Amino acid sequence: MSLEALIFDVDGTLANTERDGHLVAFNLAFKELGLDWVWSNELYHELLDVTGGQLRIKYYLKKYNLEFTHDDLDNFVASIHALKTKIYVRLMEEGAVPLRPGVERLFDEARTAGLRLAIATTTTPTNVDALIANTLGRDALDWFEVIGAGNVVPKLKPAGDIYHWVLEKMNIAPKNCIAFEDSHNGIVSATDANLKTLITVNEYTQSHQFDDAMVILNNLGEADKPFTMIEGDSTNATYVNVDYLKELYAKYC
Ligand code: XBP
Ligand code: MG
Repeated sequence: MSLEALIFDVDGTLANTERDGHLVAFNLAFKELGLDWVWSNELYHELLDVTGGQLRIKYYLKKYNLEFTHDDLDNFVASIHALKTKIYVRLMEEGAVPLRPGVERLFDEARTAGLRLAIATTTTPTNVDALIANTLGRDALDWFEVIGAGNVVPKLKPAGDIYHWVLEKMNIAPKNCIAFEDSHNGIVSATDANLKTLITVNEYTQSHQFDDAMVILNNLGEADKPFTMIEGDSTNATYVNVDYLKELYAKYC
């Protein structure tokens, strides 16, 4: 048994795309469509309980904007979401959201070590392409053997479907992989697929429950910028590299 693959969530894990990308794009789309809806950072924090942009809009209407009605809500929400995706891609092209500390380095080190890489996210595929291409270059899309994005499975996270789908496409057993997540919904999804998970929290998820995490960190860290361990066994590692992943793997997988 050995560590063969790393599977990454996207939003909140690779980059702070929720706050600096999705939230901004939602609000710009509402404005462009003449809607007077404005999502604050605080409200968005709550709305993030629901994964998937279209479901999130519907959740908002049901919980916070009951007076709004529309004859064809499904299509209306789909059209708002299509515009939001267009705006999100533009934001990525403008370089609005950098990768989180250690992400690019870990991709490089993992590839050098021959580990297989994949993505399991509930966001729209175009958004993943835009983030990767505009932070790492278009060629970097080929670093990922499988990119599983929201629309390939009927049920989004916290359901485990997307991780099951990615594992099946990779033809790999969960015991040979480590997943990287930032949220409660994310780890529930990964755990459903029997994956062990490393968590890096962000401002939206630092108070989440992560019962099954191998370790909870503030970020992946860099050689000159150590991570802060929020929960986990003590280690000599100060940033997440392949050696540290092997150490975690030996202990938990
Ligand atoms: C991300 C999501 C997505 C994004 C918005 O989850 O839940 O809904 O917030 O993207 P993950 P869309 O961290 O698992 O990637 O609007 O394209 O759904
Ligand atoms: Mg996430």
